[in-house]
Amino acid sequence: MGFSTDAIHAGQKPDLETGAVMTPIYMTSTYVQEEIGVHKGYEYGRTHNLTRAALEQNIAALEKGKYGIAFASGLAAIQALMNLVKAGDHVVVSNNVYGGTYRLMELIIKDYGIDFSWVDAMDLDNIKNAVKDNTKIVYIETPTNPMLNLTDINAVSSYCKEKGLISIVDNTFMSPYFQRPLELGADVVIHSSTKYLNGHSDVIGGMVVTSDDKIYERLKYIQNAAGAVPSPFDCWLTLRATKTLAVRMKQHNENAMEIAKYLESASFVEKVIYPGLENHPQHELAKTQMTGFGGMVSVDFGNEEKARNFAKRVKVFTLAESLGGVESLVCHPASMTHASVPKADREAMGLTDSLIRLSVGIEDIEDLIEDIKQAIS
Ligand code: P1T
Repeated sequence: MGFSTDAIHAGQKPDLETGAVMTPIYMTSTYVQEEIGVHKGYEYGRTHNLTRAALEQNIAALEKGKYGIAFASGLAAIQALMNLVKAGDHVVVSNNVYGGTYRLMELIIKDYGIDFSWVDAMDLDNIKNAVKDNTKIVYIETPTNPMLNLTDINAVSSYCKEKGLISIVDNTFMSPYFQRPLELGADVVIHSSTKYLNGHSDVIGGMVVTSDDKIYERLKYIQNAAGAVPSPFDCWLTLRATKTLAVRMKQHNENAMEIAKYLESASFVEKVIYPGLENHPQHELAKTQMTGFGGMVSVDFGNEEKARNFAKRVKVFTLAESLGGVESLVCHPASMTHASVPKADREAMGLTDSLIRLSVGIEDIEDLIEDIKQAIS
């Protein structure tokens, strides 16, 4: 089936009792047992929920994976993935990831005795050089938040297979519409479904997809045992949202491309970062592993005051954390999403105090460009 056909139908069939075409929201924490141990296969809401199961199957189909496992947030999904390793193990991570991912790994999970190496994953040799005897996972985000650096998913996955390591890709920025890491050889995909998958800025959620039976069984066990499950209502909203993922992503991509080109031509800004621009250092890789370039554009204004003024002056763009919603957002990563990353580490990767991140929405492009024009005038 094509992407949109799967997006609209996968995981969903008319309700057996009523024939309702849309998956019901099973708002229940528990299920009746006729006698002790005799039931319909559903015992407790943390363990089983049919709205959640529909969403899990839906996203698994979009990522071309066998299994989906839903979590209460993107970070809850990452926390669950870090339960695949134990004290004494080592994980290699791309040095530019969402600030909360860095905070979770470096400031919380590290205390459990798990060691992390942060590497520039644009160069596979850096990953190879960081791998040790106790390495179990290579975790990459591509494109990265907010520098939009790319990692060659196929090259990293092949290397991980050869070494018996689990390769995990955070695919939040592209969504499965533009990039499918499992098809490129990765073992696991993780999403903050808060972003493009849900796309309407009204749900916090996380999703993991894999085709590996063993990883799935372990994660399914962790999902229930650790319990960071999403509410049935949030699952339903996300399931409703993936039906329009393709049309939304096309428009995000089209608008972001126009904005990136416009900003590039504006003398006011120092640097525009967008994988769709030919001057992006990994534009060729972008064209091979992605089928579009997404809705995220980062802009370095050269000095912090200009960046702050821009964020203050825009009117259609809203100054807020998060991304991937239908509405355009502007964010100052150094003080907002990446404040927990030490300043020296931030600056080493180009995440300066003068950098602004745009999550380009699907409003009319003329209004977005006009808004940017009036803000920089
Ligand atoms: O916010 P949550 O659903 O827990 O997802 C965490 C997360 C994971 N991975 C990536 C690539 C992310 O961007 C995020 C969350 N990011 C933001 C809130 C942000 O504004 O960048």
